[in-house]
Amino acid sequence: MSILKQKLYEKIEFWRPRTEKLLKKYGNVVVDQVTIGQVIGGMRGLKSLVTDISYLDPQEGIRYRGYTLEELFKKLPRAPKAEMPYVEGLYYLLLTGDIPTDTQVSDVADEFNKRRILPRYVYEVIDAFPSLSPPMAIFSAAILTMQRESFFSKKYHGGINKMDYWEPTYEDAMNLLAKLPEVAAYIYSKLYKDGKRIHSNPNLDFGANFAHMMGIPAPYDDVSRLNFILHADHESGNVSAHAGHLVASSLSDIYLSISAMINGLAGPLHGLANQEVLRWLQELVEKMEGAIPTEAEMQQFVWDILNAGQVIPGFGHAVLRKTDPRYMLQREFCLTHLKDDLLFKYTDLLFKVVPPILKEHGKAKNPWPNVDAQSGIIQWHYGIKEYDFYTVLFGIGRALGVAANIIWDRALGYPIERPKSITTDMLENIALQSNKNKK
Ligand code: HAX
Repeated sequence: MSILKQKLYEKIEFWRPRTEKLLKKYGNVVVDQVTIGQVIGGMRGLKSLVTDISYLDPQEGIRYRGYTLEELFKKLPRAPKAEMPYVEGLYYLLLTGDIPTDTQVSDVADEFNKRRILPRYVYEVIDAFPSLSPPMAIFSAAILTMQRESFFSKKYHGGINKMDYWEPTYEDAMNLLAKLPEVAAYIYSKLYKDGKRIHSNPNLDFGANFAHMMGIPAPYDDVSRLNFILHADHESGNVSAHAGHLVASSLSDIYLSISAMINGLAGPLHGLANQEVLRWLQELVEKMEGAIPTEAEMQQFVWDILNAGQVIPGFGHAVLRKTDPRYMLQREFCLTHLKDDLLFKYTDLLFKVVPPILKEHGKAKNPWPNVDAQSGIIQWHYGIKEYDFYTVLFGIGRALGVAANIIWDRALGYPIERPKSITTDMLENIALQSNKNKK
């Protein structure tokens, strides 16, 4: 058994009694109340999910397994000369809650390496897509195609004890995660380049191997590690994580669940926002004929968007109420590597002018930038100019967190999700009743 799987097993055995006790002894304790606003308003803020992989504090931003991103980037092992930690180390942390040693990271890297090779039919499915197909649709379909490989599905149909569900799910997750970089790199080559593929290099880690398959030299290996780590998890209520969890809750396997996760991520209010940012920046650059706008000009651009009834992409958040720490970490990278980049200058100007305007506009609860405001410009700088592809990169990262969550869902026996819906008539009656009670 791999070091990671053995450690995970020990953690699961330790954790199960905690969940069982909460359910058996305290199952009726009230956690939260639901308002009509939340029922109509996308369940915003309703405390109704549980995960130990990450927690999003509105003021502080995301913590993975209790660590802030800043702490993690200091503590996680990194390759010699690399600025960014190993993705493999992050995955070890997400699954076990422990910062891994170098040996433990190597073990995960070996496990991924053994499982990287894509079945031939995946290339054929990607090849068969009609031209101009969106990369997220191809990515989702390529993952679905591999569902026939699912161990969980085979074991389930063969008969397996509930307590063991996590184990084939873990195997499925390792098999799928190991393959995602190559699936993505091939989609990129097929859609935007010559359709040839650069074979994966077994001596390289997850991030460096992706950079290698994309044919982009250093520091794109660090860009990839940074990108995958920053996007890995954002607790359970966001659309992609929730979609993955929801589908998995019916005991659909990892392939079906991660494909659903990808579909949720493809929406413009979620993962697609990073490409919307680039599209918008390009329009501005065109209007300015490549010159840097003054503050007043940029303010006008922002107001024009708002007055047209559109959102400023890359700003605002459903939970966060301050600048996204993921944005700040990317900004640090940009200040070192992209200081003179035109789009970075635009982005930094937006960082200055948008929050006061959104405050004055008075609608957005959070006027600050989120992760998507900056991730695309880094990709653009290193030559990935096809911004439809940025959400695929987000998807590789997010799959790490969602897969870790699904393994733990199985380990702790979380049941099928089934919230209750009611009708508008019923809501109106509840509202009426509440009015009568006040009188
Ligand atoms: N520009 C203009 N208006 C905005 C806004 C923005 N960036 N952010 C929010 N608002 C508006 C909303 O559209 C809403 O208007 P209405 O009352 O007319 O419907 C109002 O402010 C209140 O919204 P909110 O409660 O602050 O925000 P929500 O929780 O409803 O939505 C969103 C959160 C991230 C979807 C939202 O801020 C948005 O659309 N931002 C732009 C798109 C974006 O950057 N998305 C990526 C978010 C990060 C992420 O999930 N990445 O995957």
